[in-house]
Amino acid sequence: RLLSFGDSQICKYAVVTVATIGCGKTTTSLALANLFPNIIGHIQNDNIRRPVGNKLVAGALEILINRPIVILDKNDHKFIERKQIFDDFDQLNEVIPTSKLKFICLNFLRNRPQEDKDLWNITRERILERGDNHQTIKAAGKGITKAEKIIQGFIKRFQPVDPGREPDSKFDLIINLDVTSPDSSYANVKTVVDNLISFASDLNLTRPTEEQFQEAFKSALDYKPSVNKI
Ligand code: IDP
Repeated sequence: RLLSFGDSQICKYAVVTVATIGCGKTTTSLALANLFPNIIGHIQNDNIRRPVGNKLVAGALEILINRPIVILDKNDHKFIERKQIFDDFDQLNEVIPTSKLKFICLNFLRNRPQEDKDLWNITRERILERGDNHQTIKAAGKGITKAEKIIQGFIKRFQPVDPGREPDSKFDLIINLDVTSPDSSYANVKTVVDNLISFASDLNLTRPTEEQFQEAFKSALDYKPSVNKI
């Protein structure tokens, strides 16, 4: 089914992740795209060569031509990065009426991650486990300390989502997720789906069955990036 902008019922949804490394952004995004392949597209900052300027948003807008939802998979761990996303949409979007473009935040970290020992342990463990299966962060063998430093840097700089101020006040919906256990992503996928079903009611999404959730999640966990930047 073609979704045209002439159809006044249809909105477009830009889903923006806010997290640090290893919170499960890519796993969650892939599972969501697996569940709704014709509805949800996914663009990963890590797959963009030299991810400078507005390439992420430009790619997201391209996906929105054929699908109503796009997930922009990037840490966006500081206010300035979130502001950049909104600014790039303002600048590049010439097609979608502003009133039809909704911004949804996937808020992986609600509290101060600097004081969250579990977050450090869980994400560190996941990244070491992932080894070299990443575009830029290689954690196998002697690279371990370097990977740890990168994770720590993101946690140290993290600025929590604050809906009371710009840019975060521009989100139409903030979905709070948890990274409180090594297997947190499965529950996060379900939380996002339930929120999309009620918030994006114009899309009439059907809730997947438990088997469908499990299958989509399993293949998301098996993901190996095809882009290698090191
Ligand atoms: P990120 O995109 O936020 O950096 P991911 O790449 O999604 O994080 O996850 C980091 C690693 O942790 C990956 O190897 C992924 O397979 C694994 N992982 C993420 N969430 C889960 C989970 O809920 N259960 C088991 N492994 C997970």
